[in-house]
Amino acid sequence: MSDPARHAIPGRVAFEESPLGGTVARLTHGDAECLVALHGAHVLNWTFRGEGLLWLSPVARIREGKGIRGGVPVCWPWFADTAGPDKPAHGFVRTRRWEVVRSFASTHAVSLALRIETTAADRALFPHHADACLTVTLGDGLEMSLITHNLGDSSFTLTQALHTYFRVSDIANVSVAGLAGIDYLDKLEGFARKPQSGCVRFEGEVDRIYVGDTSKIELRDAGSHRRILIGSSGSASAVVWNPWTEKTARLGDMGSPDAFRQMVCIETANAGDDVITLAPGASEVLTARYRVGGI
Ligand code: TA6
Repeated sequence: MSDPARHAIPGRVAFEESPLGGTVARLTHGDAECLVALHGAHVLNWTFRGEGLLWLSPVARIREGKGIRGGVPVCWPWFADTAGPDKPAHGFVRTRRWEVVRSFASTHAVSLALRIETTAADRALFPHHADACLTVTLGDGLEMSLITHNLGDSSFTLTQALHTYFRVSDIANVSVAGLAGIDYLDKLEGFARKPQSGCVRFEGEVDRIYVGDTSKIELRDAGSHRRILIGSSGSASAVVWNPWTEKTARLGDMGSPDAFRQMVCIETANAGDDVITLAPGASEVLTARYRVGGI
């Protein structure tokens, strides 16, 4: 693994050892900053004018072979347990170190690209040859693009997600717009298909895969007077999740019994009915774009 420091750009891209236990890249652009762990190519936080916009568990740690609770886990090359209950949930690249392959800075933005390639040792998990490259761009918002290349000689199906944990003032103050009229698969009721009417609000556990035009979603937090505009491309599904009390207790790494009140996941995905088939030599791009707005 090459030394990431050669991709440092003074004042824009710096590499440092995180107190969470691994190497992170600090991207800086004007009033915005973003921390990206090389472990899992995991965006740990995104701040704008000193405000943290992503939620990270207070007990989150960077440990080989383990995921990080919060920020933006990269779920690849499958979402949830799509590959079967005997395989790691959300794929196997969020628990491994990725390699830094590129950095860039201009007056408009700063970006970092990280890459991971499947190995022969992965064949039992994933009998194909592919790589994934995540480009994180910090400009007048935060953009993440996950590019998959099929490097092998057989097609494979891909499901994936940028599993973003947004920080909110309190889940009672939160509504999610932009999904009205779109069907969702309700994981809490055997993935029953249901129509969404109006905004999504939270009065208990929510775990839904919205399938359709999910390219313009708006997270509204009346408590912080903030909106996050969530755009996407290469995606026809979005996951909305809040674990609420019981699942928070079962997860055990959220940091406190009521931690669910300060977060909501809105995930740009290819999940549910939205499955990608990638032919040999083909590539696919999943992009999420976030902008901060006021209410
Ligand atoms: O994206 C929602 C979800 O699939 C939930 O069902 C829950 O399992 C969440 O992901 C977290 O999964 P993780 O494997 O990170 O604990």
